Amino acid sequence: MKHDQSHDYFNQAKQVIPGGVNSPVRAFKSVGCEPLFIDHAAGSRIYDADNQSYIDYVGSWGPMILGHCHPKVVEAIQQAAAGGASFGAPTYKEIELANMVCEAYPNIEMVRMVSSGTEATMSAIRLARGCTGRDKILKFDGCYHGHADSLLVKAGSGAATFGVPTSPGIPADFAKYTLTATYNDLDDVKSMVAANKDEIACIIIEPIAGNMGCVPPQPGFLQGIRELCTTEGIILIIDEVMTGFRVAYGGAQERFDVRGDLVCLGKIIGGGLPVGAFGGKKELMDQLSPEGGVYQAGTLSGNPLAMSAGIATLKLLQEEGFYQQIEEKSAYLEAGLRQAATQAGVTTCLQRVGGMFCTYFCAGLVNNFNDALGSDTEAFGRYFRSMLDSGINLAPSQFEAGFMSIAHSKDDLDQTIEAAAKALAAV
Ligand code: KE4
Repeated sequence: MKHDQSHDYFNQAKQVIPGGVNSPVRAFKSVGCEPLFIDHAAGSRIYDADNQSYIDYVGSWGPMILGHCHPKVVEAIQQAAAGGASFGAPTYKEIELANMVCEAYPNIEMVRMVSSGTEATMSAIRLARGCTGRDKILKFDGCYHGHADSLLVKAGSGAATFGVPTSPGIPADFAKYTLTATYNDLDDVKSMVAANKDEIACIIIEPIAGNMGCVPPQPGFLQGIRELCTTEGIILIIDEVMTGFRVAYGGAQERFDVRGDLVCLGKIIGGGLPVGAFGGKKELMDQLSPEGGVYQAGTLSGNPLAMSAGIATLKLLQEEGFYQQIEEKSAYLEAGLRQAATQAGVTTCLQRVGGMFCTYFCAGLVNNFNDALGSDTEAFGRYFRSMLDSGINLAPSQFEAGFMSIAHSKDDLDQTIEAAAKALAAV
């Protein structure tokens, strides 16, 4: 594949945009090549500035579960745009999407829309602190909840990709309120809670850790945290920005039968437009301004175009058999990738929950961040570059998940498996 135009755009971009990108992981730094600049997308494919097509497993980092440019989503956005891009005033569309979210997540009695996953988690944490009067929060090594100051402490995703587990610019005095525990280690959580008795406002967790690859919760882990939070008066924030409407219509909470006091959503509920959301029990949400004293706001929160895209998307996800199809496509791909690795004699660990997955270059299993850090990221880089050259767009980091869409055809999956066999033979 040639990348002359992407290369030229990247050089231009670096003159005016830090690192040439508006989000670090897009720079492809950890996979040893320059980023693609995308011209357009359709269905399961993206088309780069050199008009080369790729079967896409990034899907804008999760939102594009319908594939790109689903006609009903495009139509909804176009119709909304014709009526006005933004009003800074409430609209019925916000009620419609809020009702859809509350219907899908029984523990969400009220929900507030924001414009990103970071805003959702940042706001949920402020609400938890405001409701409890406690300052400390507990998160998990390798989990990423956006780039709010209190969360860039041993974060996963981009920060882990750059091997910078804590970011400059976070006052030490601030970071000290963020405790970190090991994912899938309930005893570690219990000891942290015991050592900070009555001081922890919330535990925030990815119910499936998708920012250190794809790490499922071990049996009993989420339930144990739920019980601990209930006993200790700690607010459990379940961050479903990635998993919400991804691994089931009711997200990981439906899949694993665990319910947070507050839930964060994003990605899919915007259908590709900027949306985040946080919600939960009415008694908590009522403490948000203007009803309560916990302040939170946003110029474009509940934007009519984003609401319209989200409503159109969720309606399509409700169609009979949607998640069964995602499961079948994902299981087929998993089986093919496993076979390709075996035939190539390459040790990989493929982990998957529904339509999100990751291939680690290590023996596995990967149960926490330290396990993930044991993966051969150089080998992943070689694999990534070979797959890209074969027209397969994977997440450009070992510490990210890949995503299936309903638009991926069997032919797409067979092409992917064939490309993997070639890549693994040379990795
Ligand atoms: P945003 O602020 O990027 O919309 O959402 C932050 C966030 C919160 N919670 C979870 C579980 C998330 O996965 C994310 C963002 N995910 C990454 C990809 N793993 C976004 C990609 C990027 O940073 O460019």
